[in-house]
Amino acid sequence: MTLDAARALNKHAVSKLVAVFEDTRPAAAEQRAEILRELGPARATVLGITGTPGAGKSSLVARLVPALLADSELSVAVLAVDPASHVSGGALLGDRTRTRFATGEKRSYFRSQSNAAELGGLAPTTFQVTRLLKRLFDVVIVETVGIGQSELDIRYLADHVYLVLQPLGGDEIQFLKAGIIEIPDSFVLNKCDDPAARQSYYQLRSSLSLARPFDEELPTIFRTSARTGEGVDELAAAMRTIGPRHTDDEREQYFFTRWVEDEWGATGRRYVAAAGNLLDQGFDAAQGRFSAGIGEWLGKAER
Ligand SMILES: Nc1nc2c(ncn2[C@@H]2O[C@H](COP(=O)(O)OP(=O)(O)O)[C@@H](O)[C@H]2O)c(=O)[nH]1
Ligand SMILES: [Mg+2]
Repeated sequence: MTLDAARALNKHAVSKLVAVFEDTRPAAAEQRAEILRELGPARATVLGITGTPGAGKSSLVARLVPALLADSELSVAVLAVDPASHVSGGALLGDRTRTRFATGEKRSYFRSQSNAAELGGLAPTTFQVTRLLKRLFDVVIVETVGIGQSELDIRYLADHVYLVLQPLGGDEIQFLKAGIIEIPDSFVLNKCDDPAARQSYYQLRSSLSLARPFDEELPTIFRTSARTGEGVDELAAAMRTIGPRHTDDEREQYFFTRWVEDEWGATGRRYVAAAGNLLDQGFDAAQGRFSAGIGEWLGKAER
């Protein structure tokens, strides 16, 4: 019942399934495997939208969704991961984005997650929820503040990562800070209604050619204004052409390893090496097999 309703993109039904993919209790794993089996193969393109708080990611996404839906049959899900350090603000922004989406548009869905544990990164269940949404929607947009390890996470999660920047009016070093310039596939200079945007655009371009001297072609810099809508259609058009970057197997391998490291660190890695391929009975069984096996393995190791 729920599955059919979710297939028809009934928002309540989709949310009920999302809850199963956010459930960290061991029993939920089997339920997830069954849901995924029923739904069949994933089809969505996953787009990562990263950038510092305030750059205009949520405002831009609120513009991009109708632009992606226009003149198409596409359906679009948005998963917004709010930074833990902005809990109240993050929740408020989420609510604001949600109301922008609550227009009864059947082909769109919005969900926010709090990443309480991981500063700036993906929430622990972000990957799980994308496994579901990719089977229900054509496009899944993941909005996150991408810093540190999470930059690599979003690269694995998404087929294309867009870094949203705002005009700084300052020096170009800011664009190079913390190596953020290495990860994104494309750049979006937002708030182009701001007169400072023009200069920032040229600074970003020269920063990019300095930071990536060996790239044959510099990544695209889209210029948008979420306020006026300028450049949004061009960005949406480019998004429609994105193809897959990783296979689901590669993604599962990466996020399983990340989970092992989060839970058990180097010990977990050693156990995985000793246990062989824990993923060969599927991703949903792997965490349970890991948890069931590592205790005994540690006991043996002590003897
Ligand atoms: N002038 C201008 N302001 C914008 C634009 N996009 C977003 N903002 C404003 O920037 C602030 C942060 O926007 P928000 O979408 O919440 O940013 P996020 O934290 O990156 O998701 C809000 O006050 C927005 O109204 C834009 O294109 N032009
Ligand atoms: Mg936001």
